[in-house]
Amino acid sequence: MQPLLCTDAVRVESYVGPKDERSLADDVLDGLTRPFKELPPKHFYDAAGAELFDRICELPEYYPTRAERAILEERSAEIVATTGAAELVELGSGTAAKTRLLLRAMAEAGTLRRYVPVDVTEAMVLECADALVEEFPDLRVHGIVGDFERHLAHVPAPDGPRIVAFLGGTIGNFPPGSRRRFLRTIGKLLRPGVDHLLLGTDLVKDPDVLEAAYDDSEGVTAEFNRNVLRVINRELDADFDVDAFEHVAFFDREREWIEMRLRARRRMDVQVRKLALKVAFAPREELRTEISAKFTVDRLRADLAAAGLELRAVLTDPEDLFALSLSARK
Ligand code: AVJ
Repeated sequence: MQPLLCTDAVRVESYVGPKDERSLADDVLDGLTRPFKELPPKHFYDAAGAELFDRICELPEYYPTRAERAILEERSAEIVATTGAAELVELGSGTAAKTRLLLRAMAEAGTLRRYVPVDVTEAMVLECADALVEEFPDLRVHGIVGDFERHLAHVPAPDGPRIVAFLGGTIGNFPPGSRRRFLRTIGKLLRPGVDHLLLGTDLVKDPDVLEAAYDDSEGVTAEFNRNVLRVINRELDADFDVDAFEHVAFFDREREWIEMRLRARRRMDVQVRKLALKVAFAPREELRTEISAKFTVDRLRADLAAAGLELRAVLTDPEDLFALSLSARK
């Protein structure tokens, strides 16, 4: 592996290449030719999508980011004390905004050694590596530019007691079967008896509160949802009339997840030129763009157990909106 960057304190390796454009092409080809059209949520996040997501996190209706941050502010010291963590591996690290709270607690406990961010956006990994070694003089950063669903095998062997953090509630984007499979894959990064998973999960609550979080009054989430069509237009030379799709978000009370969809306002034929594909939408036909599962502690424990992990602690905010949990490999 030829590292992208290698200094005394920072090493960044990249595993993203031309194949990754393929994954959008494959997902569009599969997803838009199904009887019920569907696209995976990971394609929301180009530069514009990442910016829209940052705006979502600031919305009064979107509580998960604030609630998770509040838990980390209150409990990071305790998390570090109970795990003895020297190393933090973070899946989908982004700007590492919330991570700083954990790194600071590790530095204060005198255990901080290494941070291993895993993120698809190269600039994010490089910039946060730079800023963090500046902020924490003894820290080493081993960054992985890659897709956490495909490149976890490139995470280096542990260097001291490890926390693998998967924050924000992104585990909720996985449907139940693949969720358990992915948790099992994460488990392989953990040594039994030594390492821990720190998992952020949104909790089941009043459907009105949930639905408002995914259908805000300013329409930011609607723009975020429609952004996936702009990504396809640009990357695959498609001609979606983006504004001809209406944002739909609802809580499925049976499955206990939020679903986001895009509903065609009229009949449409869309050309996806790079794939030589024509996609027809009937009036009011819906395209599913995201599921975001909400958890009870019992379901969380069951999912972890099915993946070979044992739930050790659940930390929540004062309003019980969101949970951070610690678990260990069985
Ligand atoms: C980044 C997946 C945790 O599911 O709440 C926010 C994405 N979608 N608003 C979530 C999202 C609509 C978010 N995650």
